[in-house]
Amino acid sequence: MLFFHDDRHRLHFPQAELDGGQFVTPYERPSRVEYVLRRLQETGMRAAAPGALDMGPVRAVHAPDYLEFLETCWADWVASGARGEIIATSFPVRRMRQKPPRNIDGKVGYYSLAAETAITAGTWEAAQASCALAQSAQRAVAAGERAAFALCRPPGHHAASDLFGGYCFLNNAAVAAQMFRDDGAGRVAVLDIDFHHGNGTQDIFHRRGDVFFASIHGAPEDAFPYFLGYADETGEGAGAGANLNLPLPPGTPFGPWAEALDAALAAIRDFGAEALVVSLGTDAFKDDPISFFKLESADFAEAGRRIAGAGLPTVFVMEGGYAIEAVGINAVNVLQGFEEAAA
Ligand code: Q9C
Ligand code: ZN
Repeated sequence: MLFFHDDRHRLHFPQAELDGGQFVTPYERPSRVEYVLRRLQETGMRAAAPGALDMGPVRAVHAPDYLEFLETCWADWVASGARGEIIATSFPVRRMRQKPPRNIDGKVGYYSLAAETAITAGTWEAAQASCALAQSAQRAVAAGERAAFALCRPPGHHAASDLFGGYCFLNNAAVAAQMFRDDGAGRVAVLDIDFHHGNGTQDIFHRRGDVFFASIHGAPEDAFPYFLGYADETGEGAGAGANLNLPLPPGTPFGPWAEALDAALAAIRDFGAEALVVSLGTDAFKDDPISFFKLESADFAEAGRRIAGAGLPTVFVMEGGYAIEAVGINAVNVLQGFEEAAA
């Protein structure tokens, strides 16, 4: 399978993540990419050179003021006299006005959904390079490849039209799905198998009937992002019926997880999708340090085989996965399983 990567992911490496009341080295760290890259090379996957970022489809899924914030926040933060990394501390929660303030510390809270995700000097460049990989993979598939893999870092599925957080800034999967639409696919599906609910992708397409979103994830009662991802969120307006959430409880092993996967794939078939974007997180793995499903490494290959069974042109976009030494094997197992079954 063709894959795309970019060393500029290293420009995003905050020192700190607020976790359990302490600052720890972020779970979402550059070495994740090195493990996936090594495994891609070991298994003979084909590296291709990524193209430049096209802001058109990015603007189609993100708000202009949010993009301007991402571009300018570091300079504003430094100019304000702040000495550390950007970390959000004040949020426009219940009973507050949803109005962006002038002050940069206030703006950071306004545009974020959680406080674990720090921004540094190189974050915006890394996020753009990451998104360009999803675009490159989509272009390869639009040009006739059966499938392609974008080794995106930072990930994207928690990023909403105007919110960063959950380690995400630009919604790479949503951008790829939008590009399939722009290329003429009438209906597109996003299948999100990251352990966490893809709240950003869901929200971006929630009122649209042209992009189906299906997600298998830790139930919001028990798992980040906590405030979205329930089964009764099925889409609104033109998007009614085009959203499928399959939340699962702590300790879920491959059996029930795979049943959910089959249900998601059946719904995608019934929807009539002509192209598929897979938000490929590997944090459903049993040893993931921040997740609670129990998938084994071999299960990821079986997931890839079942995804190939949908018979659709497919873009795989890297999302989470924090059991660092296993992240390469698990992610590439999905791709290998897909290739076996697609052959
Ligand atoms: N105590 C992705 O997998 N919460 N994002 C971490 C650690 C945030 C996960 C809590 C998890 C975000 C792309
Ligand atoms: Zn995740």
